[in-house]
Amino acid sequence: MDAPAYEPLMRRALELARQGWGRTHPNPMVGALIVEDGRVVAEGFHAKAGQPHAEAMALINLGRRPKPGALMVVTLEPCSTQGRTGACTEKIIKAGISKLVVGATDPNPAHAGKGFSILRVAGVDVVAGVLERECEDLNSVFNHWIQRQTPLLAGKIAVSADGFCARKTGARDVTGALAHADVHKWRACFPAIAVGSGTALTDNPALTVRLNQVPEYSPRARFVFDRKLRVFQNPSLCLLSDGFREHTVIVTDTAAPKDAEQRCAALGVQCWRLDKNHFFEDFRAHCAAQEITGVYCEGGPALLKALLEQKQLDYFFRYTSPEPFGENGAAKLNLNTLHFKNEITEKFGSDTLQRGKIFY
Ligand code: AOF
Ligand code: ZN
Repeated sequence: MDAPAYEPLMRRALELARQGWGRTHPNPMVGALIVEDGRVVAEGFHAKAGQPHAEAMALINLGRRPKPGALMVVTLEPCSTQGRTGACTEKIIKAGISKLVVGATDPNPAHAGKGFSILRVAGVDVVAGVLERECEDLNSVFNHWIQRQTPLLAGKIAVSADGFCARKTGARDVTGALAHADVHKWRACFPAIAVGSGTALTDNPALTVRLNQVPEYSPRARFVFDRKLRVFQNPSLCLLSDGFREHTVIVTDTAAPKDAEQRCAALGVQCWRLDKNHFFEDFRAHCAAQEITGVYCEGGPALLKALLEQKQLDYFFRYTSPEPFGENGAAKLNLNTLHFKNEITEKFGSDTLQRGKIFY
């Protein structure tokens, strides 16, 4: 069979991988399945860092030795180092898998194609690159982190057809319900979410993940960029008072008042005091030290503008509604200089999402 013939199986492996959506950091989401005589006989996915990899899960779920001639389909190149859970290449060889179909190459410099050579030398027939773009796209956070050891900073904005991101009336919604649900999907994907102090004060966002059939939860960190400690004007903000407030981090700098830490502690929130001259660099370093591999920056326009101007955003999500705000339009963010690498376009009702890595 040639590569396109494996696409339906790879689509299923992608679905399996997505069962770990947002829960595998700092590891990637990976799905795998085993096929015997043209039939899928076992499936697996990576659920959490430290737990078995997808390939190992598929073998465990099979519960016996695969039949001679068995095929394994996996969304990511099998790892080839001991790591926390032992090399998958070894497990595949030991299990006697004859053919392996892979989606993406693992950008982890420890692997990066080595798995393919090890398996081929051991006599496994390897077909790589099946639905490669989809498989790579699944792990934009991991892919960035593992190559650079710095978080993927992603910006998100929703704009009207004429480029406004707010209405003069203060009404919050720019896009419709389907686009909103997609935002919650991405909130769930990232280990942390960030907003500027203006957005925290005017929108009073909860920055929690609210998905169907999943109880509301907070990402690991809810960052508020607030160099002047403006949020303390309103201690009843969700971020400062809800049941998830220990996840809130007020990100301020060395010029902030001396009692910033105490004021945060009094409200039960965290405080990061960053170097005022290397603010975003220091932010990245703090995230990296805590293995926060990606941050979904939801705005407002002032924060996104600063991040873009300093070339600190790595990825961008732009939702556009077909409705112009005209006279009612308020804030705008200049996105004329925004260029995507490998742009992906998706429709949510009448709204359009364009997303991709930023090309500066
Ligand atoms: C796979 N399948 O399901 C995952 C892989 O610390 P460890 O042992 O969990 O290894 C983590 C690394 O293994 C991670 O950085 C990535 O390169 C790879 N993750 N590989 O073949 C999986 N989760
Ligand atoms: Zn592995």
